[in-house]
Parts: sequence; structure tokens; C-alpha cells
Amino acid sequence: MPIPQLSVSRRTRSTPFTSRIAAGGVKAYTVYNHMLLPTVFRSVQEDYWHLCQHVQVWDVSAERQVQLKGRDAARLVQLMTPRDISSAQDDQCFYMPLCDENGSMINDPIGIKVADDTWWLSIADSDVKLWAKGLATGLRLDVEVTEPDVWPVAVQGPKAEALMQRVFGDIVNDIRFFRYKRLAFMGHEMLVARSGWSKQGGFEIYVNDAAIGQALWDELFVQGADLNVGHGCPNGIERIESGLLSLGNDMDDSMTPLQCGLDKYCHLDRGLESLSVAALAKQKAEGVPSRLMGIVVPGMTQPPQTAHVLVDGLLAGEVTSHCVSARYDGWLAFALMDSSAIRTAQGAVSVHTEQGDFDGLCVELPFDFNAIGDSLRLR
Ligand code: THG
Repeated sequence: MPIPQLSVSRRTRSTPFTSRIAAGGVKAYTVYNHMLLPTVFRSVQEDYWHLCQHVQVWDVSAERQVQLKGRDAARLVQLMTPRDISSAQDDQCFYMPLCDENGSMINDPIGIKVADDTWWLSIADSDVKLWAKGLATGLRLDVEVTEPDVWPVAVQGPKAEALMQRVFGDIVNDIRFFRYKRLAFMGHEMLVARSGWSKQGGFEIYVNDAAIGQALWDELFVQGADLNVGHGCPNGIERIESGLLSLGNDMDDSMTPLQCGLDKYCHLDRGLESLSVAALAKQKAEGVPSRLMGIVVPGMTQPPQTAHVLVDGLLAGEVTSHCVSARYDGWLAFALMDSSAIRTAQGAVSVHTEQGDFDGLCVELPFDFNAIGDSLRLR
């Protein structure tokens, strides 16, 4: 069968780096926030090992910034998230669920305090700008909601700090996790944070000028030549091994953050002026009907086309994302598991696939590979 192509037009917005990505050999894109987001360069496995050993530059422009600016900016952020942002420092970033009045997941952005009257929500794939504008209009808030021209670039991997030092100076060492500094490139200031959608360490540069962005991109590749810098993108294996959840895949508006394991970002007893805390507090008291868990099948190294998680012979959950691990000899999945099945399973499940049935483990996320122990060997 011929491989279908993606028709690119103004609706699937390009980025300042699209020509560089193409030259870098991108093999596949997904569409994210109506925008092109690369998913594969060499192969997902090769990209994985390169990310874990060297340094990659990612065009994550699709992580759009929704800017809230005005006297009520912080108030609107707090209305949208159950995470307490009242103690936000001037250089701070917060991973935060956004929820509606039922506690349903709307998005899971990184919220960035840009100034006292300005917040950015660096969003996952859903139309947060419309939701925020609707709230601001309906509640007559003093806040302007826009999507500024900002194109984040992630520099990820164990050599990310060395590369960023060469381009921005030793000052990058002083940026703490989920904090940012305003750093200059060619005399032009940008927010640079220590963050990114991998657990390999690194930074994100919030590029705010397309012209300077291409020069910066090229400089990262010139300065990183002897560090084996490469093109990369959020990696489908690394993020599952690391327990990073993907909105639209692992989470959607049929779920609450309590079902997604995001409990620690829900402050339900602080009297926050937040749309979702009442509904979430009620669900917390009653117990969640289902919860995202990790599933491990040691020794299964062929990716199944279909996989169903069974407990006592009954369907017990739905697989939301999965991969054959690169590091471990086995298959890893996230699954939305019925709470009652989690209790009866006591850690042991059966995974039904077109290759046959496999014994699997049902564990808390993120995966604790030390605790999983000898049944799952390193490759
Ligand atoms: N960077 C930026 N914007 C983004 C993402 C990003 N928007 C969409 C998407 N990714 C949002 N999702 C996540 C999920 C997890 C994390 C960041 C963004 C993350 N979490 C830390 C962890 O799991 O260890 C915890 C952070 C905390 O404790 O506050 O890094 O990647 N710009």
C-alpha cells in the first residue's frame, strides 16, 4: 500500500525551522496545535540512543504560548488550574493541569510567570486560547488573551548543558530546574528555561524572533559539531520509559488529573479560586473509577498491533500508549485501568495480543525499573 502523505498548507502551520528540519532528514510529522511537529528522524530507536548519549535540537514550536496579559492574568491562570500558583517566583515555570468545572482535563501546559501581569501557558494539543478567551469574556476579566509569535526550541540530552554554555555562556549553569533566565543571542533577549519533554536533561529556548531563531539554530549545530549534536524530537520510547504523559493519547477530557496520576499538582484544600477544585475534591473523597497505570511485559519484543489488559479473564483497562523498550528487554504501556481491577490484580495482569497471551505486571507510574527487578533485564 502506498504510504499516505500529509498535505501541508497554511492550516498546518510551518515554523521558522521547517526548512532546517527538512534538511535534517525528518521522516514523519504529527499535527499538534494545528502545527507540524516532527516525530522521527532516523528511526525512533536510533533517535532514542542518540538522545540518551549526545544532544539533540528539537523544533517544538507546536508547543504554542497562550499569553494572558493584564491585571487579572494570574487570577485567570488560577481559575483554570487546581495547582496553587500563589507563591510563583518571577523566574518560575509550573507543570499544571488545566481543568474545567467538572475537573475534566483541558490541557497540561507548563505555566510560565513572565511578569507580574503576564503569564504564558506553553500548551499541549488542545485549543486553550479559545477556552481562556471564553472565560475572560464571560467573567469580564481584565486580561488580554493572545498567541504571540514564540517558537520554543528544546536542547535535550546529556551534553545539552555543554552546548548551551558555548552558545549562551556559563550563566546557563545557574538556571535551576523549571526556572528561566533572559539570555541574549546576537544582542536579542529570549527566555531560556531548564525543562523539556525528556528525562535526559536540557533546556528550552523560547525563540521570539523568527530571523534570530534560524541563526540560533545554525549556531547550535556549528558549536555542537564535536558533541555529535543532532536533529531530534519528542521521542516515543524515551517518554514512555520516563512516564511522561501525552494529552490526547493518555489523557483527555473524559479524565481528571486524579485519574492521570497528577494528584501532586492538585491543591484541593487551600481554598483556591479555581474552577475545578470542588469537583476534584469530591472525586478524591469518593475515589477515582479508573487510573493510569504502567504495564510491563518482560520478554515481549515484537510490538503488538492490538493489546488488551485482562484481570481474571475480564477486560480491565485500555492501553493508551505503548512501546517496545529500547533499554529493557520488554514491552511497556500506559493503561487506563479500572480501580477495582487494580485492586484484584495485585500487580499481575494478562496481556492479550494477536501474538498470543502474555503475563504482565501492573505498576504505578512513573516506572520504577529498580523495583521491577530481575524479571525485566537490560538488553
Ligand atoms: N515544554 C514546553 N511546553 C510543553 C511541553 C514541554 N507543552 C506541552 C507538553 N510539553 C506539556 N507536558 C509536560 C509534561 C511533563 C513535563 C513538562 C511538560 C515535565 N514534568 C516534570 C516531571 O515529570 O518530572 C515535573 C515538573 C514539575 O514538577 O513541575 O517536565 O515539554 N515548553
